[in-house]
Amino acid sequence: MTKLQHLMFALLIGLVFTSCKEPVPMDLAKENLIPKPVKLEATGSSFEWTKNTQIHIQKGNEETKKIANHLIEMIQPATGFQPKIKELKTPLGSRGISLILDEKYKNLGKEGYHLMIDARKISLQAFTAEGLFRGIQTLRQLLPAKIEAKETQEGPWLIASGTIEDHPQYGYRGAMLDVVRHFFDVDEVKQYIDYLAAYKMNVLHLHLTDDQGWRIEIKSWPKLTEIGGKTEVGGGEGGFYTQEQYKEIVQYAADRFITIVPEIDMPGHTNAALVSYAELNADGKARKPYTGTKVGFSTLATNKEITYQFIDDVIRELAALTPGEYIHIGGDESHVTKKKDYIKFVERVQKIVEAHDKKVMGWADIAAAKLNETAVAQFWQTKPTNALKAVEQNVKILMSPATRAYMDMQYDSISPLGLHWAGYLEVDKAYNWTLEGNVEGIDKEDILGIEAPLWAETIETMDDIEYLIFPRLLGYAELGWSPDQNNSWDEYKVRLGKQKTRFELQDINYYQSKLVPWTDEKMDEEKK
Ligand code: TNX
Repeated sequence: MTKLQHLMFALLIGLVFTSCKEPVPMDLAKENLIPKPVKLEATGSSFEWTKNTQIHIQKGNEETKKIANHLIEMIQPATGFQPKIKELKTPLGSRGISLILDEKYKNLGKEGYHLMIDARKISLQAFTAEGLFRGIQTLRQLLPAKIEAKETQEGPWLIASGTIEDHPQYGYRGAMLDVVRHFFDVDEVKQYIDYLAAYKMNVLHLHLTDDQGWRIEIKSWPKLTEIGGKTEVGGGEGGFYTQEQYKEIVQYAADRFITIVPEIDMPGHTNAALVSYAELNADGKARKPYTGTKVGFSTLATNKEITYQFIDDVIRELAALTPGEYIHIGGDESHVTKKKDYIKFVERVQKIVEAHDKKVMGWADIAAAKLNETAVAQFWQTKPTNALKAVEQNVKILMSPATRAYMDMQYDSISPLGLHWAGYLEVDKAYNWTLEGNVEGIDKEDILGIEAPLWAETIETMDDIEYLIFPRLLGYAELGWSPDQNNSWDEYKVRLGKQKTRFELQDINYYQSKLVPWTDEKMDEEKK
């Protein structure tokens, strides 16, 4: 052999050797996925994501390309890899990672996905791009915890092999953020959206107006934000979103397959509007700004025509900014509105919302009025009287029972943040319930889904938000997604405890509940 032939031979051997490298044995069933997938089968081997791994998509499929880009964005900081996206006619079966849309998975619904991992390839398939997006969240959790690091880490980047078939139990899985009691800016809301997306949630309800502030620009009623936007609890400067900024939030959420449900709370919880426009008050006198935390003292003038012109303008402008089907009209705690006026008011506002081609969502208090069957009543109170009235009207229920799902409740009596009017809410109590078993008379077919509200009387920063939502949020995501037979606190708390390293690498200020066995995930070794 010549020298060159020798070299070629050595190269060939090297190539054969690297491509035949034995896969590291791993057990997919030992991964700590939240929410827990519907079906999982482990095959005992693993796939290694290397700097040469490519992502394959179907030729010309722009939707899938976006998902591929999300995936790249997700793995880039920690791996330092720059995966190429390759468009193929039939990507299925090719080495590397393929993201594929296929009618075949229609039975898994629009959020379902099928994930197949072996030593050579990963194929993620779904009926829609939304399903692929949910699926890449699973991939994120299957990668080693160090994937969450903001700086480049050493590999190997191993993913356990097997098959996952997954789809949600409920189509509505969300959280609420109160941006009124304390204002949170666009970047903070985007961060909150990222947290929801990571656990496959699909709705963000924004509580945009209340006694202490008005947070969304309404061009036909500019004083709402010029005056009403400048206050918040405790006397801070408040703030508001211009319509342009709001669109940016809606788009950011939509890119993550999250729908924004905007709330204009009325006829109570309206002091900020009543400060801004004297004519909205029954006595025609503007109210004083309010920066305390009491509820139930304000009401729009339900018997004045101008009130309905105002609402029509607000809903029209908001509907134009809202791709989702719902507008939330609040309706809670209208203690100073006469009952008969409240009922007339809700029925009229319902017509206004529908005239702008949206459906009504409201706190279950609105079930005192005659609702259309397309409306949704959000159950929150400690007693289900209002929610049951909604069920009688064939109105669907969104489950947010304060005793279980209010993320602003203190964990215990020494929690530095939060309230406790609905009791303390430790991580086990927040998880250990089911949507359909919560209230007698509210059955599975009456329930639209789950939403965990975060009221902001006591919180001012992203750190504060994180302390209250982590780790309870993960439990709500699982209650909405995974079938009930998957839910056992004793098993869940172990999976939750294994999130420690991930939270810490993301600098998440989580509550380290003593009930959770927090454990570091150092290396992949542990999972073999
Ligand atoms: C009750 S829940 C309210 C809110 C408060 C919250 C504090 C609901 C529909 N109304 O105005 O912020 O309690 O937990």
